[in-house]
Amino acid sequence: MKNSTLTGWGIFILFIITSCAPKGSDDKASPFSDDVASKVYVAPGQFDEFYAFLSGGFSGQMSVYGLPSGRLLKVIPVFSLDAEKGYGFNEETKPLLQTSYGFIPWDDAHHPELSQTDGVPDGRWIFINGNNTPRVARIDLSTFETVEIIELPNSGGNHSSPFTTENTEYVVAGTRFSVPVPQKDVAVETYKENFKGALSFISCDPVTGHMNVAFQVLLPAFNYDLAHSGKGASHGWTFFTCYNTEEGHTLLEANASQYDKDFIAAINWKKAEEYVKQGKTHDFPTSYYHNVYDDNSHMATSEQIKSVKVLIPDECPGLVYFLPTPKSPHGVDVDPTGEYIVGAGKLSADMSVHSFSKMLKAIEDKAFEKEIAGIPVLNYDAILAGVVKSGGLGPLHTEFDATGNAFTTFFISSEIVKWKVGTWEVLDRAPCYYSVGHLMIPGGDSKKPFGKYMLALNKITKDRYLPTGPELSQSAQLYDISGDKIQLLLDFPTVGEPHYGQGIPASLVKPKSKQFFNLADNAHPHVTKSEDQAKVVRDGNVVRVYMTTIRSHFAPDNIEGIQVGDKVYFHITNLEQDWDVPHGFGVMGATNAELLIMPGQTETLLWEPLFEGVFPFYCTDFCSALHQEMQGYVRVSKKGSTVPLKWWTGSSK
Ligand code: K7E
Ligand code: CUA
Repeated sequence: MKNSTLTGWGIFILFIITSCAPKGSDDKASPFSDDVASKVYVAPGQFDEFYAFLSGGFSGQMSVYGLPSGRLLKVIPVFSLDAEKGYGFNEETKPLLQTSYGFIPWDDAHHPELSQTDGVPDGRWIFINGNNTPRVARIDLSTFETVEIIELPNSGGNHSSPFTTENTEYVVAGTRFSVPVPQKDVAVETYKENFKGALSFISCDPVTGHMNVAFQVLLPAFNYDLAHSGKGASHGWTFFTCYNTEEGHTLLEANASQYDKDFIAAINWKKAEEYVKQGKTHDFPTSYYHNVYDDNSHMATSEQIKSVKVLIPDECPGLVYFLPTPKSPHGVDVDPTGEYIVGAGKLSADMSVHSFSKMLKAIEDKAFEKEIAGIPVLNYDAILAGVVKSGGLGPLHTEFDATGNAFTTFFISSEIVKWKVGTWEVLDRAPCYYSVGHLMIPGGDSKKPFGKYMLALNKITKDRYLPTGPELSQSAQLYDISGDKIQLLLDFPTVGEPHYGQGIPASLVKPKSKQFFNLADNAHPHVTKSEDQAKVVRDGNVVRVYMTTIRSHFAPDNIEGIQVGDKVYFHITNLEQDWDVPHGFGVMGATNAELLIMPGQTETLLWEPLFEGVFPFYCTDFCSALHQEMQGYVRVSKKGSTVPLKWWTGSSK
């Protein structure tokens, strides 16, 4: 949302930044008091209380921080190549980045979302969307590694994603850009007749987590922006914001801002399941990839899927309703009870809150304003619970605490407003530095918020950090929300642009954290389980090196008989069975990244030597006192040479 907003509101922002810079919300909130420092101080050797997972935006990755310290714990590669970990460079992870467009080394990742059980984050998995080439990834929180990526058919930009239902029955994914469905070569001017917006419901296996596009719902050619699923009473429904209900296809900053109200689309997914069972779906031909990484074979595999089940609302009464919501709504957030659905109209000052029970009543009473493509538009007044008169400008996103309060970000006025759910009364406000997008409260979009802290995820940092040339860091700001007043505690820079985040008590994740992979369980097709099984095998011009690592040598560490034009696969197994002892592997002149092999794991580097000579390889991770000795040589001879294939460690074989 960064670019479009900036062009439209640039002047406004400048005004706001200069006008609200150094004000705190009150004296107590002064970030300079000792009290504040002690609240974020995590003594050396101590652990943080919460994990925070922040999206990397255009970095394509997800980063993990400790709260309250703001310590960066890990950057998890998801959609983008990561040479540090060999992600997308080694043969094992390449299939994760396969799509129907081929190998794609990047995406734009906006929304991390933790898996839930009974509406509460359970610390098993975290999902994140790829916005550009529509995908959803699943990260396993025992390894903090990406283990699955599924592509979304019939979609053009996967933004309202991957918000989960109460028991992670589904993660949802709505298309930001409507596109021709199925894709075809048509004039852009035929937008209204040929374009559609697909909302996807991705089922998630309760044991393995494996994802599957269970069904899609085909809606009018609006832009579907954000989503949240119901909880408690509203469990069984998912709510998607739409803007551009004008169905413009050019100069959207004006053309998609004509109407007074756009919609929140309420999807009754339990009803959808019934229609799927009754065979009301259409099988649409398509092509999309489903890529799964297996922790025993240490390999990812790709499957291409050729059709998808689609529901058409016109044929499925009761499946979809439109909730009129002022003015190009961005975020849609459901309070912990599931009764209130907050729509943040980003071009309005006030926020409309819908009531779920009133919505059901309006459906029963047929309180409809009109129908669009067979979808009833509910009467705005009939479903309205209340309006938050915030005094802020440009509301985007809302999260909740455990005591009935809501917190909403305001992009244009750079602040977070605290208000009471049910009375809609504004209780407090705190400035953000600057241009806040999402916010995150641990469990803040779940049934039982953990509360205590709030993170503001800011787009612009200007004068907050030492300058680093034209590109400045994006930023998170940590607030204490345990008292009546919001108190600013800490700024810390982020990796990429943190659109959304999720937070969870460390106690729900830490005990499950894997320390190493069991070598006995290693089912990699090219594993080497002990040094005496190390070998080099030639098959035509393909050479496979079955290599092991253990402190502090490779086996083999001398190899001869490789020829220019060979494809050399180094299949390296790390024999260590201890925590925090990866070995690395780099070879001179390889047009590839290093390998970083976890204990018990096998990874593969492909090297295609171009020249004759003798080339060193070495361990890239400082693994022991004799790490600098962890090295070897490969001799490369000319094509067709009679130098025999030989390998050894220590004495010549
Ligand atoms: Cu508001 Cu992509 Cu969720 Cu950015 S989005 S802020
Ligand atoms: Cu192994 Cu350094």
